[in-house]
Order: sequence, then C-alpha cells, then structure tokens
Amino acid sequence: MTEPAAPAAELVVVANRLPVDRVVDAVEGPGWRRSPGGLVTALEPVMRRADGAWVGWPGQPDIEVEPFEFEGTHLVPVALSAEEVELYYEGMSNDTFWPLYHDVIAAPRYRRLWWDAYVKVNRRFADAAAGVAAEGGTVWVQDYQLQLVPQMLREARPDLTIGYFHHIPFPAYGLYSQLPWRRQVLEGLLGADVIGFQRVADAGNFARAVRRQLRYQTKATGITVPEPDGSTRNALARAFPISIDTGSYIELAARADIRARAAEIRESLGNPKKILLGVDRLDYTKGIRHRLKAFGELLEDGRIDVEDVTLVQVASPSRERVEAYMQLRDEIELTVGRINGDHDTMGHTAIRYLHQAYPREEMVALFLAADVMLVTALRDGMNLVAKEYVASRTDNRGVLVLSEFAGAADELPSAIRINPHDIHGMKEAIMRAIEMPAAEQGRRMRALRKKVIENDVATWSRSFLDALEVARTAKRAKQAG
Ligand code: GDG
Repeated sequence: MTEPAAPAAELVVVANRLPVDRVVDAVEGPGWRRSPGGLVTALEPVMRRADGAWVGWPGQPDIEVEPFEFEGTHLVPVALSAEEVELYYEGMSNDTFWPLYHDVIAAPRYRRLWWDAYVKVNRRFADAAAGVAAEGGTVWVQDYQLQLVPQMLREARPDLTIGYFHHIPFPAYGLYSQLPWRRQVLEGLLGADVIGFQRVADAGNFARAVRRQLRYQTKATGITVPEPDGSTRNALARAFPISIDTGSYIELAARADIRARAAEIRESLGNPKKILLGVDRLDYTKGIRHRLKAFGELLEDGRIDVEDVTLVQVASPSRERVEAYMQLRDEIELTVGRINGDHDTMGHTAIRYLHQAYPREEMVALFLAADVMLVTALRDGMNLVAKEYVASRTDNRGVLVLSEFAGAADELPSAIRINPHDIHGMKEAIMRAIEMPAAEQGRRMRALRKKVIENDVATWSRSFLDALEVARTAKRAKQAG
C-alpha cells in the first residue's frame, strides 16, 4: 500500500540533520525523540503554524526512512550511505569548510573526491526540498554543509523564495580564495534571496569575495545577481545574530532542584572560593588549549591556589572520527593531566575535566555554580554558551570572559573582552574576573542580560523570516509588473 501524498509545505527547512534523534526503547522498539538545541526549539512553533516540513539526514548511515509526521512537522529524511557520511560530512564539511572558515586554525584538506560527494549530496537535499515545497513557498536552508542547495533549488523551482543562514564565520577573502571551488560555492549561496550571517563582518567578507571572484555589484541593500535571461535580481546578504531560547534558561535557573544541584556541585569540588567554567564541544576553534595554558600559568606563578580556585572544563565529545579532533583530545588530556599532577592536593583538584555530554538541567546547574565563565574561542560564529550563561544568571552574579573572536562579542560589550592568543592578557582578564567586586558583577551582568532577553532565538527566526517575506513580495511585484 502506498502512503497518501503529503500536502505541499508553505515553509520548508533544510538542514544537515533532522530535528529528531532515533531512539530504541526496550519495550516500544525504535522511535524518534526531539533533539535538544536552540534551532529546533525556535522553529518548532513556526513550523507548526506554517504546516512546515523539515528536510534532513536522520543521523545514521544506510537507513532508508519514509517521510513521517512528528509533533506537527512533516519530516523528510535524506538517506546517506556510510561512504557519503565519510566524504561529504566528515571530509568536505568538517575537514575542509570547517577549518577554512575558522581562519585555518587547523589546516583544511582539499580533496576532489570529497567535493564530488558534497555536490552529489547537496543535490539530493535540494531535490528533496523541491519535492515537498508548495508552489510559491519559502525554503530556509541551514549552514555550511548545504551551501550549494540554494542555487540547485532555484534552478529546479524558480517559484520559491529561498533563504540561507550561515552558522559559522565567513572568512576574509585572502583565506577564502584558497578554496579550489570558491566560485561554485559563492554561486551556490547566491541562489538564495536572503543570505544570513552571524556578524556584520561575515556578511562583509562574503560581499568582498563576491566582488573579487564574480565581479558582481554589492551594496548594503543587496548584491546584484545576473539571471540567465539577461535580467538581474537582488540577493540580500546581512547579519542576523542567532540567539537562544532565553526564557527556558530563566525557568531552569529558577528551579529548586537545579539550584540545589548547583550547591551540590560546589560542595563536591571542596567548596573552593571561585569556580571557573568552560563548556565547549571538544573543538580546536574553542581555544581550550589557550585557556588551559593561561590557567596553568596562573597556578605556576602562585597567583591562584588550587585550594581556592577550580576550573571545571566540560568538553563534550565531537567529530571523533576526524583526525584533527583525535589529536586535539590527546593534547588537551595530556595538558590537563600535567597541570593536575603538578598542583592537585588530596582534597582539591585544579581542573575537573569532563569529556562527557550532560542534560541541559546539569548545564544550568553548572552555570549557576560558576563564578567565572570562560569563552576563549579562537574563532566562533556566535557561541551560544556565552548567552546561555548570561541567561541563567538571574541572580545578576558571575563574570563572563569573552573572546573578541566569537560573534557574541558584538552584542555583549559588557563582558570582559579578551584576545585568546594573548596569554598574558588572558591571565590578567581571569584575575580581574576572579577579583571583581559584586557591585561591578551586577552592573555588567544586568547589561548582558538585557541583550540576551531582547534578542532571543524567536526574535532571530522572526527577523529572518520577515526578510524573506519582503523578498517574496518584491519578487511577486517584479513578476506582476
Ligand atoms: C555552531 C557555531 C554558533 C555543549 N555541550 C553540551 C551541550 N552543549 C550545547 C551548548 C550550546 C551548544 O551545545 C553549542 O553551541 P555553540 O554556539 O557554543 O557552538 P557550536 O556547537 O560550535 O555551534 C556557533 C552555533 O552553531 C549556532 O549558530 O553559535 O558559533 O560554531 O547550546 O550548551 N548541551 C548539553 N550537554 C552538553 O554536554 N545539553
């Protein structure tokens, strides 16, 4: 028996991953659970209202799953073979684009085999989106794994209005121009009517690459893109800084059990005077090694004592099959071992290192327990952890130390700003954070919180979808006249 055809969707989100994880329950068998994460939370109400569809990979190789309904959204799985996961995802996405777009912190590898798989898989995502979008509908493509989808989709379905959001940085032209497929990628992105970036500087880098490579005219109002019929159209490239579901962090921070857990965490660390915290995916962009160096030197210099100050570092497992990540893990664990070996006492540890992923409740308890939050990324599109810490501090206490290389620095000037490459400067900033009087903490935290409350993830998705609506209206007017 064939399934009845699903109704065409007015709004389609296309992302590498579906918003669900496959779970196997001992009693009920295999099923799906909503994945945690801001994007999913932000888009859920929008998708419900719009009878939306979400196109993405179900997260496991070599499984074929038919489209299905989940909590009011039509989900369209895109199958990937184990080889495609290796070439398109681990290779081209995470070992070429990721390091290149993060300022070549690690060396990007340019492999034609990976590129071929990337093109092929992008085509599959574009076909799936083209198959489910309603006539004249809107499609919103997410992130660097799918940079060719906008153009592919436009060719197949010129009736659609297409948006693309880039969650990671867009590098300066001098770096971007290394990419052997630099032209194809720009053309792929320019298939969108609205191309969103985290920072104004990212949008600027993109516009410059377009000018240099394609010689198109770029203005604040948009990029003039030639059409095959000789006419031109406008593509808007600008910043839409992403945010978090602020309200849910405020609610978690108010829960008695989570507050009790925060106290318990302090207790279990031996009640140090100050707890410093780092929370990152274990990734070379996050500046974990630089952070450890600064902290280790402060202990070495005798400016802090292991009895008084503890660093908790959560490094959640990430991309464990990519070589650069295996190496980074080894280096970090060697460094943590050395620092702890040199400084630990029976009752106190210098660094409580946790290579584990935790539920959100535990993360908020950690945020509440931490006097100082260290975000020392060498390059980061936004960095949501910085915003989550701020949102959780309903008590207006705590200090955020924030790298100027994280997108969040543009919106959060009241943090203590650092250049993580400057170890001396970072050490001074950490000392300042540790010693900051309560009144100054309160002043800064209130200013930070105001920003994160004003611009939450719902505001972000609304402003992006509003820009798409403007593009759609302009397109209709052009067609009519
Ligand atoms: C990319 C861009 C941009 C981490 N460990 C655990 C856990 N997390 C959560 C954090 C946060 C999220 O994962 C990580 O988001 P970030 O923004 O910090 O960084 P990326 O993963 O690199 O995200 C980034 C983002 O996309 C959005 O556009 O900001 O720049 O690189 O929410 O809390 N969550 C739980 N347990 C963990 O162990 N529950």
